[in-house]
Amino acid sequence: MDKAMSGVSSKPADVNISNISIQVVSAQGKLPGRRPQRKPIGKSRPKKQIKKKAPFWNVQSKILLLTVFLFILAITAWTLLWLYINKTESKDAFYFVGMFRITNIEFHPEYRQKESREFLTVAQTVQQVVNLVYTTSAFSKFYKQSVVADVSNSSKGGLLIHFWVVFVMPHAKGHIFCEDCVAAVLKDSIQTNIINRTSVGSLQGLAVDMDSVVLNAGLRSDYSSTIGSDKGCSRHFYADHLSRCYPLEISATSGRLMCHFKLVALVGHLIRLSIESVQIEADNCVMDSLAIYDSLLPIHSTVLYRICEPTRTLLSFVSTNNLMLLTFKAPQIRRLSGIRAYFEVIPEQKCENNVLVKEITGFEGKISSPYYPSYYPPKSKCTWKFQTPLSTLGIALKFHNYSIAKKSVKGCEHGWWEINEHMYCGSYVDHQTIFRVPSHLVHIQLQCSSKLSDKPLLVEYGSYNISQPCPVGSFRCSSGLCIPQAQRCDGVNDCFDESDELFCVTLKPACNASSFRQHDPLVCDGFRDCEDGQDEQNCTQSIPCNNRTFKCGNDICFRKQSAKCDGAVDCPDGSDEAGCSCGGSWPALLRVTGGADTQEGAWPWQVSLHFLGSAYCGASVISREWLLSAAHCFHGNRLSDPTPWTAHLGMYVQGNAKFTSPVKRIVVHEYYNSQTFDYDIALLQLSVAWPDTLKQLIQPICIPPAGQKVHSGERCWVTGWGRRHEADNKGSPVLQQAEVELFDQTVCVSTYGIITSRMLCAGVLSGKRDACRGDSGGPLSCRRKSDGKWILAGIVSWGHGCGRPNFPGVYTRVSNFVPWIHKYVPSLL
Ligand code: 4AZ
Repeated sequence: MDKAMSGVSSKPADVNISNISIQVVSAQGKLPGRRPQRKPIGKSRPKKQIKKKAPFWNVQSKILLLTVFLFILAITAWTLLWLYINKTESKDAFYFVGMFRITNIEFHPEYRQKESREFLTVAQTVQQVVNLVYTTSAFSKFYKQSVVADVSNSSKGGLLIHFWVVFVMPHAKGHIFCEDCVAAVLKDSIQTNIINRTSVGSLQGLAVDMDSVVLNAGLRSDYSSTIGSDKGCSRHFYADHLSRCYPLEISATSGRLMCHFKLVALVGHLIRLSIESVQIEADNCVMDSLAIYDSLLPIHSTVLYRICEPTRTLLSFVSTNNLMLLTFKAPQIRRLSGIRAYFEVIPEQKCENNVLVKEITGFEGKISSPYYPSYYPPKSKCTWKFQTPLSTLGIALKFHNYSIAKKSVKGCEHGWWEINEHMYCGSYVDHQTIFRVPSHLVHIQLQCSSKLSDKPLLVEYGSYNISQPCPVGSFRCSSGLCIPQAQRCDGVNDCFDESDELFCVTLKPACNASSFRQHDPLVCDGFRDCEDGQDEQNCTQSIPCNNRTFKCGNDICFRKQSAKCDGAVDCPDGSDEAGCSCGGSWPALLRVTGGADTQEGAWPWQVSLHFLGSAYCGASVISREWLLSAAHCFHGNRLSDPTPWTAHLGMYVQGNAKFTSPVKRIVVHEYYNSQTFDYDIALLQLSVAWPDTLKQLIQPICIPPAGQKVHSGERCWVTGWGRRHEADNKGSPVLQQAEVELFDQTVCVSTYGIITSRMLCAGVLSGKRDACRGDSGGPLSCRRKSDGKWILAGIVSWGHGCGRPNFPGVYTRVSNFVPWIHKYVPSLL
């Protein structure tokens, strides 16, 4: 409508203007043609008079003025064009960074000096060779130049050349610059001799080891910092002393840091980098990061580790050769940013061990991953040969925060273990596990399966009686741990996997005059509580607060979730009311029992997460700027980047949110296992906190007290915009709800087998009411009887199909993650 109106009003004006302009142009434009006619007129007039009438605006002046004007215009246009071409050229430049080994040239220390004749000669030779390779390839039209950045010595002999290759082309055709294609041109140019079966071939006359060639896409900013044109805070260190620490420190409080630290050690040795602290803006490695490379240039396939969050825990990494590169990037510093670290030169270690185990059963020694306590580098290997003195004794391995399971068809993420010719895959967990090998001769090989360096491993070993794995009087958890029989069912999760709770008989003496309290596991003694509080008699204020209690300003521990938020003030300073405004306690009547559509505003913590503009997962509001969701929603390169995600809050009909915010940060649980869906939990930080004015429509749900047990048979609600039936091909436009029952863990284990203590099951035996695709990450909300508040008992995680009889939905058990949530969202406490 606006467009039509403007068309009508502009027409008459157009006519007028063009009429006028035609007259003016015809008068001036045809001047030269009219000259013969005007001349006589001009001649007949007295000269003075002409000068008086138009002393300046005569025809020549006008022509002159027009010429000057056109000249200025041409210069401006040319300048703009030049600027545009220049800009386009830099925008369309493609940078590739790589390395290869020249085998037949001996290294001289002079190669370390960029100005030396030796360096310049080799650099020029290599550049000419690379020029020839690409100018005779399909990329010749776009090839611009190659630059040798470093020449170093290699433990395999010869020279290791680090270089850049630059191409320029319009963006539209950028897709032909696939990384593999550019690398393939270089590799294919090496002519190897099939007969003598060596990986060394001739690259335009240079003897190059084919296996050493790496070429990856790189960044323009890295290009300028590493070739020396933009020094910034880049440094080059050469370390030739073993057992000496070389400090590396950099910090700034404003501006930007783009630092490249190139570390070179004595050939044949390795570099151990120890990072003491990193101050960095946490942003999932998009802009700010500390990256450690196993080379001298930022070649992404050689990255050993990336740190993208501030840390004060000592972390150390070992290179696989005598080179390492550390890049620290903080393009927009708002508060103190920097690193404190040091590096050492260490000898290469062979990890081959023969271990004779003693006859006494029990753990007697420790083995560890290569270069422990450092992260162990990619491709590193370790072997152990164990022998027990008797054939009745096997080998028991106690893994600290680690677990191994039979290798499935999928690849291993954190370590290949070959144990007596059987393959296992490792994963990190938050407890100990025991693996027993019923053989007195055990051959173990560990190999790093990750592309990056992997977390250090510590394993205790010892012998055990093959016919009786657990000592008499103890109980064997399914994780392999033996726990004293008397510790079962006492409220402490001894087995970690809850296998000790499956057939739980109460072993704790009964309460005297009252029964056990059903809900709210209590404080002080950590055991189930008596209704009359008799068990808490010895529990004094001097006992430090445990994770179910909190300290008031007067140093007294109060039970969380007791009188909190109900109007009664527990702490004189009101500190107990800090997390009060969650899980609004209005009656559940608002929900339509048995119905499918919810009422608008009934689930104010429900969030829809959109990936690249489409609904992808659910989440729950837990504070002004934090959401809780499922880790599997963010698994994979693209999904783990917060940039394409937006959170839609206060929404009923899909797409009509009252509030939307981009996602600033995604924190996936560090133990998330994409094969078993264990630890399927993630926190999301909003870029913009939702405003107070929307508190009627958006409200956080309460996080349960840490370790709170759920009760089978309890009724809770699952909500989301996911598919309404397994066969549907799209989600629901209106927010759906379904009332589901919490299942007994034993029943769920017998259905699915692989149910860990981080999971809980809910559904109805007939099927029908269940979560489905698209609901993942959304809430399983349970109403607490004591105060009517809504508690986030679960997060939609997985299940066999949707609504199938006897296959309940599986949810992440939120009460197991309370300390983890508080680590990132301390304001919730
Ligand atoms: C999913 O793919 C999904 N029936 C979520 C929950 C269930 C199945 C699938 C449970 O997001």
